[in-house]
Amino acid sequence: MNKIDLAHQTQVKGWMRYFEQQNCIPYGVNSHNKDSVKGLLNFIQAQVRGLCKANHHASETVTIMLVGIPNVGKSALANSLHQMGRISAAEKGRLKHATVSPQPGETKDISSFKIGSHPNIYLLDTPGILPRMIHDAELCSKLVLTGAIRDGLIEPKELARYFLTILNLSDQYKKWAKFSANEDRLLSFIEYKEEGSISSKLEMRQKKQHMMDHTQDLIVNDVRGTIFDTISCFDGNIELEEDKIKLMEAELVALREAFRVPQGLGEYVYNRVVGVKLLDLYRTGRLGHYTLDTLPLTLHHPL
Ligand SMILES: Nc1nc2c(ncn2[C@@H]2O[C@H](COP(=O)(O)OP(=O)(O)OP(=O)(O)O)[C@@H](O)[C@H]2O)c(=O)[nH]1
Ligand SMILES: [Mg+2]
Repeated sequence: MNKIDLAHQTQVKGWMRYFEQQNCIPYGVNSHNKDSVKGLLNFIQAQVRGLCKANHHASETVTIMLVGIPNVGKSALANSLHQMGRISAAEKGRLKHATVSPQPGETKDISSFKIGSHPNIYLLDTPGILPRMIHDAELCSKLVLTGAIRDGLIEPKELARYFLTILNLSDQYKKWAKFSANEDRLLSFIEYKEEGSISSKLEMRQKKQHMMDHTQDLIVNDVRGTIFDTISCFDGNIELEEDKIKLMEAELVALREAFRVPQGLGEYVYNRVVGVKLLDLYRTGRLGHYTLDTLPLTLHHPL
């Protein structure tokens, strides 16, 4: 594990300890990782058995409710625990499946999933919940950034700016020195510009689409390198609001080329396209992992 991942892990551990101090039992899980889900399932089953034993209810059925903000991964977790719990309980019933999607508000009803036997354990997947009103603009930006609130409430450029503020103050970009402007990067761009030599129009369109697909490694690495180069060359003081904005604007302009955004689109479209692509890379974890909330000061001391 490198130094920067370590910094993120430290933040996560800090939050785990914070919840312990609030008398909660925190458990970190990745729903896409079998071992991680198995660990959580064993943990839940042990907790439930312990509770049943303590209350002398050996054969009770226990129901657990999954509650959280939209798009946080409740349905994905319900599916993984159900799949895993069914195997270990040798269940013969139909395998159920909750719809998982990157859009918030996907789950509209409460559904039950069996995740254990002896005692029977049922998990309720529920629709995401949020307060009726959110008055804090920063909190709202965080919720949109993570995808808990549908896009559209905040302009992609504004959201991209917000993300860049977080990124610029973190050490994440230092990890991208290896993607700094180099021959490979320049060659790939020259190749794109000279595509006129490709025989058919269809081939040319396909190549263009491929070159503009921001999820391909080549472009992701260019984006990382561009951010690294822009921050490294910046001679202002990012603690100052004015300079912070200057740096973000410089990054947004430099990223047009990294994302291969065609020229002549106009300022508004440029920013929109760059914003949407940058947010997508952030949300799919390709620009690093960030904890958006800072730990309460009392918990900042080393672990
Ligand atoms: N990397 C990663 N992605 C996850 C994990 N869990 C869920 N996701 C992704 O997060 C997105 C939202 O997952 P859902 O399970 O639909 O979220 P939800 O909380 O049920 O959302 P609502 O039903 O809208 O409240 C999907 O794109 C999932 O693939 C996880 O543990 N790791
Ligand atoms: Mg859901």
